[in-house]
Formats: sequence, structure tokens, C-alpha cells
Amino acid sequence: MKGWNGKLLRVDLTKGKTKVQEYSEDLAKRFVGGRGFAVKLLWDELKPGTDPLSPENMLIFATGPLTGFIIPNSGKMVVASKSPLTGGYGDGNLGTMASPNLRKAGLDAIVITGKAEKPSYLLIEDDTHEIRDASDLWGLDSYKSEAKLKAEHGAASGALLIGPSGENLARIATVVSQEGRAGGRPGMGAVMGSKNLKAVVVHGTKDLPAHDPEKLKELGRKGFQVITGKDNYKFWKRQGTMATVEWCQEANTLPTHNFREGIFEYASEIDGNTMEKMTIKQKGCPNCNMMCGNVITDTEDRESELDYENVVMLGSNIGIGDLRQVGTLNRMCDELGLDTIGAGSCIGFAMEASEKKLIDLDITWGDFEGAKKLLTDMAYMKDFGATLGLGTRKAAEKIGGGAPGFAMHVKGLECSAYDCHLCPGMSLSFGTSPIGAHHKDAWVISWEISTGRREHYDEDKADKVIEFQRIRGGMFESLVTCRFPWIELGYELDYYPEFIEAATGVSMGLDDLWGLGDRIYALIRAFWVREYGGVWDRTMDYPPVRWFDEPLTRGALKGMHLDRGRYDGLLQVYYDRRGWDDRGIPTRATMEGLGLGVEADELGEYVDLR
Ligand code: PTT
Ligand code: SF4
Repeated sequence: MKGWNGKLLRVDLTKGKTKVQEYSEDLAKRFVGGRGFAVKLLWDELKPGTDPLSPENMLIFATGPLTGFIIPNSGKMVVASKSPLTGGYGDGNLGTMASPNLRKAGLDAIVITGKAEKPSYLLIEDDTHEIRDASDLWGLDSYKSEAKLKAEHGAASGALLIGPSGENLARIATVVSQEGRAGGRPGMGAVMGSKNLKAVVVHGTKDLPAHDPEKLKELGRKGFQVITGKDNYKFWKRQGTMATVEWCQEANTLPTHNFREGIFEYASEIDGNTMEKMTIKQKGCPNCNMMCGNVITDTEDRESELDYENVVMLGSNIGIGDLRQVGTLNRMCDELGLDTIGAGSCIGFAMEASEKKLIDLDITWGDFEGAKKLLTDMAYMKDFGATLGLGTRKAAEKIGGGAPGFAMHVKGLECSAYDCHLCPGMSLSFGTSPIGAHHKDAWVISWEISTGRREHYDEDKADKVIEFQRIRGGMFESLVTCRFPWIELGYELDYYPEFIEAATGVSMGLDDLWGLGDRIYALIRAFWVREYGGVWDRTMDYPPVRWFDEPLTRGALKGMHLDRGRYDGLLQVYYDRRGWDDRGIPTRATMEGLGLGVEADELGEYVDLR
């Protein structure tokens, strides 16, 4: 095989053993890489019902056949596991030097099981694979740990790390790299911590074999050129994802005060224009000429790399209208290894619970010091942080009363930063995302608003969600490259089959890639149903109740809310299109049609398959 290295590294931390394994061409061609590999391996090898924080859970880092080649935005990696936050499939995508290094070490993925006796880190240096003592790193934040590891293993290496929140099993702990890249929102950091694994350090120096290296080089060179020539390139370089703050405020979709409202009175204090005046430098992932990480100095004179989601969830959603304060909270999350979206949602939830006198905690909207304390408490799972660090679903169950009514999650994963009181399409996207309420698969909100969202629950919204899920959730998560050139600058999708052919020699058209997306989606849904013991119904795919039951009280959309009956109708269209039954479970015929006949038989042991 070319393009794929055809090898993955197995690591058993309990036994202290590593082993390189060749994987089959069938896995490469049918599941391609990244998320595709992850779900197939989890389906085949994870014992159903495994406790996500037990040694038996699998932690997977997976690249794809395009990762690491000198083509646009190829420095990404998927981290996946059974999620301790949701109990279902979980993954995330981060840009890191570890990605090209892993590929240049001759590997495509790492599959980690077991639990080390003492704090450890995994070191991969080409063909040398070692589990090393990390006692001196345990307890350190992710920045300090990375600095120490890089000092020892060289600046060219890549490191994937957890902070104290992963060590203490906060369910919203993520994996961090390069002081400002993070992935694995559904608690992948806690899975790593449960294995006593502080870090994975990778340094690879081999050639990455391509089917047609000259062609790939030429395509890559042209790709970078096309990107810099795009109309929006200059503006993107100035604001990156932060332009979305202003856009969301105008559209009344900027999460404010725990998603109660869609506009924030201090939005202009935390938007991309304000950031532009404060930016001191830009950072990004390897092999990228779009560099979207804009760095400012925070209230403690430290550097903080901003992104839309981070700023909104730690800004307007908790009532903070000062970008330096937001920067501090954001940087703390990276150091502690907390997901910014989960953390901002948990803090907003706590502020509302405090306001409603449901908890014995004095914290109000905009309370910067209170938010800092909560971040630390969640990371160390102490005081009220021990409850909040379980995520909003579990925290609300523990608190009781009306708390579940304002816990902003789907299937246990906190919503990303888009208020959906009047966005049925984006609600459907959150509802049917394969990991819980994340925007990564189907960010349809921009299309939805531009096509007139009011009173509009038409079938094309379900079609658009599926189209995006195929492209973003199937193709980009499996190839594995960054989707920003396409979604942000309009870099044409047609380039990708050309990259694939030059890299691997395999001809894979866009239709094949959409089929790949459907296969992955069906298997991920099967995984959820299996891990929930077959107890599954369509309400699992509903967005948070707040958007149905509590209309907006401010702004141009005052009085607006989602309609439950019409949302349910849209959901049915989505199921029909996907070939899933009215519980939201793929039918046997659908699974067989996607080449998942064996998996259908296996799923049939847990649920009556129609
Ligand atoms: C991603 C989610 C996002 S999505 C953001 S900001 W975004 C938050 N970033 C966090 C962070 O930072 N630190 C932290 N402690 N927690 C964070 N949680 C949040 O995590 C990211 C970019 C962005 S910025 C996005 S949309 C795109 N995401 C891609 C994707 O998912 N797939 C893909 N093929 N390409 C993508 N390109 C873009 O990458 P999760 P990164 Mg992230 C600091 O991980 O779990 O998927 O959640 O990876 O390297 O930081 O780049 O407005
Ligand atoms: Fe990374 Fe941003 Fe470049 Fe994508 S556009 S590869 S997220 S720096």
C-alpha cells in the first residue's frame, strides 16, 4: 500500500508492551483512516458495555492517507475512544506536530489499552517505541509538561498531552498540543488520565511513501497557491474563526447567559475587530498557510490563542465582555486540559443554578474570579467542581429540581457556540451529530440563515445536514485534513480525489467519499445503540429542551423558539433519507447496503433490527 503506511502501533500499558501491527487493505479502503479507523476498531475490539475509564477502554490516535504530506492543511489527527462524558462514541480532531511525525515514523495510528502502574508517557522515535516514567510530569500543566518533553526529545518532535483535568478524570478533559491546539471534547483527556498516560511524544524521520510523489508535490504546491488566491484569504488571515462573533450577534445566535439569549450587549468587546487590535502573533497547525490561531496577551500578561468557540463559551455565554479576561480563561483551559466549550457551558450552567438558588454557590454572570475558581475546581475535581466536572448532564441529574431544563447538551456533550432558538437545521445538526452536540460535522447555520430560517422546517434542511455530515464528518475526518480551506475559503472539494489518487494510487471519487461517510455514520450509530444496551429512542436526537420551551426575551427574535412537533417531523425526514428506522437506528437493509452486514448481525444481539 502507498499513501497508507499500513501499520498501527498497539500499546498495552498494563503489560508495558508495544507491538507494530499491519492492518488489512480492506480496512484502508473501506474505512480510509481517522474516524473511520477509530469506529471500526472500537466496534470490533471493545467489549460492549466497557466502562470508559477502565483499563479495557481503547484510546485511539489516528491519521489518514493524506495526513503529513505537503499538501494543504494536512497536520491533523483524530483522537477517539468510548466517551466517559456521553457513554457513546467520542472523538475530536487536533492539529499537531505529532501528526506528520507519526506518519514519518511509519505509522498511521496508535491504539492504547490497559493502565500503566505509574504515570507514564509513550515515546515513539521511528522504530523505537518505549513506555517511559512520567512521575516528574504528573501534576504539571500541559504547557510545562510539553516544554520539558520537547527539551528532552527535540523541538521537531510532536507531543499530545493531558493537564491536571485529565489526570483527575474530569469528564470534560481534552487532549492538548502546542499550547493552543486541543481535541477530544467528549472526555478523551480523562480516558488518557485513567490509563496513567501523561503524554505521547512522536518523532519520525522516514520518508512518507506516496504512489506518485511528483504529482502529489505538484498538486500540493498548486493547492497552497489556490488558497492564498481566494477572495477571503486576507480577511481570514486577520480574523480566522473570530469573525463569527460579529456574524452571530447580527443573526441573534450568539449564546448568551447559558443559551438563554442570542445577543450580548458587550459582543463588540470580544469580537474579531477588537481582537485584531490586540493580536501579537499567529499560530497554527503544521502544513498550513491559513494560520487561524490569533494570539493576544491576557490579564496575566500571558499568551492566549483565540478561536470563536472558546471566546463565546467563555465570554458571552457566561456574561464576560472583556477579551483579555476571556483570554485568561481560555489559556487556563489549555493549561489545565479542559475543553473550552464544555467548561464554558458548565460555568454558565452553574451561574444559572446559583441564580435560581438550586446550589450553594455564589457566582453571578460575568464573575471573572468565580469563573477562574470553577475552572480550577473542575480540573482538580474538588468542591463544586467535582460535580460540575462530570459535565452538565450528570451535574444536572445530581442537582435535580429544574436543573436538567437548562443543561445545554445533547447525549451528554455540551453544545458548541450557536444559539438555536430559531435554527431548526442547526438543531438537527446538534441532535444527530455522532458525538453529541458538536458543530464539527454539520455547520449548516450559515446556510440556514442565508436561506431564510423563519417558519422553515423544510426537507432541504435534513438534506443539507446529511450533505455536510458526509463531507465534514465522513471525508475530512477520515482523510484526515483540516476542513477550513473548503468551508472558509471555498477551496474546491474536487481537489481531494486528486490528492487521494496521487497519494495512494486508489481512485476514490466524491461519491465514494459520501458512501464512506454514510458507512461511518451507520456504524457510529450502531456503536451508541450497542453501548446503551439497545435502549434507544428518537428523543436522544432532540436538542436541549430550553430551545423548545423558553422563548428568547430580547432582540429582533424576541418570542421565538423551536417547535417540537415540526422538529420531530424534520428528524423523521432525516431518518428516512439515511435509511434509519423511526427510533433512529439504521435498518438491516441500510447496513447491508453499506457493507455492514456482519455488524448488523452483531447489533441485532442488542436491539430488534428492523
Ligand atoms: C473542537 C473544539 C473547537 S472547534 C474549539 S475552537 W473551533 C475549541 N478549541 C479548544 C481549545 O483551543 N482549547 C481547549 N482547551 N478546548 C477547546 N475546545 C474546543 O474544541 C481547531 C480548528 C477549529 S477551531 C475548528 S472549528 C476546525 N475543526 C476541525 C475538525 O473538527 N475537523 C477537521 N478535519 N478540521 C478542523 N479544522 C478546524 O480546526 P474537537 P485544533 Mg480541535 C485551543 O478538537 O474535540 O474536535 O473540538 O483542533 O488543532 O485546536 O484546531 O472555532
Ligand atoms: Fe490548523 Fe487553522 Fe490551519 Fe486548519 S486553518 S490547519 S485549524 S491553523
